[in-house]
Amino acid sequence: MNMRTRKHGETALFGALSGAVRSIAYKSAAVVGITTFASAVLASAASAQPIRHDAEHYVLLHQYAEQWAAEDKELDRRLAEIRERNDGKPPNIVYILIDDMGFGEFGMPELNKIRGGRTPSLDTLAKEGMTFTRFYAENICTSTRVAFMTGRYAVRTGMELTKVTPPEGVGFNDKEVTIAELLSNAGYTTHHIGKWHMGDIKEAYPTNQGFDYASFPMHNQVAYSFLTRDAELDARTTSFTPTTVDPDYGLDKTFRLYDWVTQVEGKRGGKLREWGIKPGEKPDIEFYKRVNDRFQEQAVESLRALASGDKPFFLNYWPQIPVAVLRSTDDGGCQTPNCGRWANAMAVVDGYIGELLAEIKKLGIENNTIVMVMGDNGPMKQDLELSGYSEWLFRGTKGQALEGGHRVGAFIRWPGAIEPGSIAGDMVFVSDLYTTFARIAGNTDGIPRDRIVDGVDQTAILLKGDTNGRRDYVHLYEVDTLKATVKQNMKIHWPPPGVNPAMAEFYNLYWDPREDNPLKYQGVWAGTPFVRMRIQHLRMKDKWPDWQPARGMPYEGVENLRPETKAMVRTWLKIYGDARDVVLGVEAIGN
Ligand SMILES: [Ca+2]
Repeated sequence: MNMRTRKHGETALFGALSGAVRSIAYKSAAVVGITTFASAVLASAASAQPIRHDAEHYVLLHQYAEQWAAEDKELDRRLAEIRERNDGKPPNIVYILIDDMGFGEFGMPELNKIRGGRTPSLDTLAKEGMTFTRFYAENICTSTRVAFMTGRYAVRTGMELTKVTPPEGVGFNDKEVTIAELLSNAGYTTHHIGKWHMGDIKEAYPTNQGFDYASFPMHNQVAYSFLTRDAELDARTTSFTPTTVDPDYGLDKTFRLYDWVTQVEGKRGGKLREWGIKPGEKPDIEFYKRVNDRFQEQAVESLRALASGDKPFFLNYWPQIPVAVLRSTDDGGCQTPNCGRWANAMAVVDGYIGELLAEIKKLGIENNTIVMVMGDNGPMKQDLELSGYSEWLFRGTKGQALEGGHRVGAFIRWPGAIEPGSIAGDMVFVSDLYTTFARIAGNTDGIPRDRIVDGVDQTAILLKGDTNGRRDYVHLYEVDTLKATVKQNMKIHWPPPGVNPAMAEFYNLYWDPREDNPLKYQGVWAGTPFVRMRIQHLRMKDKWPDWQPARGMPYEGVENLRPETKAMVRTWLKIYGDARDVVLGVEAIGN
């Protein structure tokens, strides 16, 4: 449903190009020709119809398709050997996604020393596995989570906007084929614990997107940690809770809505139950801490239950902290020499991860379990002065198409397959995990062929190490606008309409990883190939346009809605259900 498509403003782009650049770019584009060639090569190498990639990947296939097809046979042999060593079972996958943790913030002892951070569990994981030095996430929570779940840039799914204020009535479209569905169809048992942040409507729930069991907050953690009286007293938010609303002039009683659903759990396709809150109770920072500790307990409980079964499993654990910006979270004293709020909370998350790693060992499943830990985007700029973090190796933060917004710490351990202590400098994009995990689980054929899948299979990096990557570019979006493109060590920041891309800001990321000093004359050679990349990317979007997210009734299928929540939803429906034009107005400004 809701498969309405939209245009992306390519006309404006074309208008911005100079005649000279445009004519070269058009001549070089040849999207159709490249696609046809690569498809033919791949079709002869594989029985299934090839995955439909983004345009730029076909440029590489044009050069490497035969080499990679030969290498794939070797990789398949390695994967088969690994399975044989483990009673024919593909590996379990434990994927831990940490909120707002950019590159260098954890898992690197030398950098921790510089910043006074402490993440001993992650340091150990890194030592036992592989560290990625060039891992790109999207630059904000929802987008990265969607790109992992679908293997696609979030903008293609219509889920590129981060929703924080409940209720939403919007979410992940059930037409998306998630990594949980791919793994489930490959025989995996699938659990999701923690932050979800992809919608509050029925079809967006993890239990309707491929997970056998899930426990998750209906909205994101802003609802617990920013929209509280504690946060107002701490001057983090203002004029939200009822005590701070002007009783005389605050005419619109629906401007702020309260009493949303907090956290729920349920099984595949079934009803959800809200847990941890009683009617009349208002979340505060203590509530938030209790919920986070409970998510951790549930992750450990899930691990035990999953390990006791015969099937391989996928445990998707997305902690809500370190996002917690209140002083009242600091009552445990300094967890780190840094003692910033997020550095302290990160030490708590590191303890959570340490507990899971110890449990994996205790359960005797260490050798056939992939553990991956990574951040979802760079740090939150608004809180840099209090968090204990800062922009350092890279400029920019969450929400920005700068390296600081997109480059995240990422570590993966797979005993007997990934070399301990290895470092991969290859470019990896978060959507590549979708394609790679699907392959490792034996379900590449399940990846949908009727849409563009941006994920590139990076199994070769895991099994053969550094310099075996199959990606050398990434497009960086801010919401639905393509803001920058990286190719190899070069990066362009796309200028606004009306400015010739040849005059854009170019950076050599090896010389200037902080993107501080745009290069002066790079447009003379880099302008044309970058513009060609952009045109090809957007032309493919004309043929396979971005989707819209699904829309529906918030909280459908939650069987124990509190009375106050029901009343709030009735109000919401009255406004946004009866007055459809108002809803459309809200959509138009992107709320
Ligand atoms: Ca985030």
